[in-house]
Amino acid sequence: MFKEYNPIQDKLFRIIDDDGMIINKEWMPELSDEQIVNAYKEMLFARTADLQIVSYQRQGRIYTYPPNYGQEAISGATGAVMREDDWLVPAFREMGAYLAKGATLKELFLYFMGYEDGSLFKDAKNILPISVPIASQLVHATGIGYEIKYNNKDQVVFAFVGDGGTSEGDFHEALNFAGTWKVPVIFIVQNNQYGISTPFSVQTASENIAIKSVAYGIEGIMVDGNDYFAMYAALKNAAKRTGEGNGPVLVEAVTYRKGAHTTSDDPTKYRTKEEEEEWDKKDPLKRLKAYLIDKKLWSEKEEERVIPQYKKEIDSQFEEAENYPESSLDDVFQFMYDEMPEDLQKQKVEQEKFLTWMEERK
Ligand SMILES: Cc1ncc(C[n+]2csc(CCOP(=O)(O)OP(=O)(O)O)c2C)c(N)n1
Repeated sequence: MFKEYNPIQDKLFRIIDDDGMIINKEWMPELSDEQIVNAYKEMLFARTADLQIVSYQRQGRIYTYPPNYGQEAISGATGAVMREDDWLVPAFREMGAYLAKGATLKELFLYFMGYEDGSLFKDAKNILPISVPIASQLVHATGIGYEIKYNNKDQVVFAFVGDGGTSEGDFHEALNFAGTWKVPVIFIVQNNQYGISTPFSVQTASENIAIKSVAYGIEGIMVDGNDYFAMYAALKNAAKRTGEGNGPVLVEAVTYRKGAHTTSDDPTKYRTKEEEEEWDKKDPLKRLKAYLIDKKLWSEKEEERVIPQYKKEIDSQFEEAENYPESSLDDVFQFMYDEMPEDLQKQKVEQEKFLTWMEERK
């Protein structure tokens, strides 16, 4: 696969076209009908949750949130390929992968409500917390990969970053070390065409992101990130390859962020309606759904049946998060130092005075 889709040739690995028809039978993964339907349902659940979270944010019930809208096939395929002992090292836009690892929506809600407990992912095995400092998580991923190799374990690390993140020094450090030490890490770059308002055309002079693998002496592949089957096949192959000691793999997942960068952003300021419409044709759910409907494995009726169930489940987990016990103000101050330094003590007093003043104004 990696020879055939050498990123130097700027060739995109696809299995289905924009209408859900198979165009690359040779690489079609061996998945049962049930597995494919489940994959679609998981993506649909993630999309429903994602749209609902934006709506909660607009109602003032949750803080800033980075929508996953349009990128669901990447997390969905990662979730399906990852094994229980494998590691997930997230950025912040891979909801389907967190859920597949065992994180709950409630925990995600808590995270975006500002609770520390939202980073615990209590029942999920081998997952790091969400990482907002761009690309910093890749260095951790390489470190975990080094430990796996050192202790001869049968594990693979799936590490996420965006196209903007590839311009960070941490990206270089992580891939350079990973290549040198041949650690079992798959670096998944979600190239959603924008780093906030910075378009891919000015992010890098490289023809694509996968090509950067050549300089690190590792395998790389550019995949249609809106094609569930292509993502699944590429990740499955990458996991096998890297798990057998052949070094890390760089998977560029070419996609489009259909939503805003976060709920604080307005993409109409920097991209056109025409561009959005072009990418709508490549929507990952639309394509997998067309495939399933063609095979008589799914229907509009079935979709209409499950969406209200999903919404109910999402609302119920959201309400649980809303009823989570409030953190005390002391928490803001007490966890940084063993003994609180003087300036923090002063700030604490000021804050208490401020809150008393607010209370009196009511
Ligand atoms: C080190 C660092 N610099 C800047 C920021 C502010 N910031 C948050 S998201 C973002 C853009 C990230 O773009 P990309 O890596 O393409 O990921 P995407 O948001 O598109 O998923 C920036 C610059 C940050 N969080 N961390």
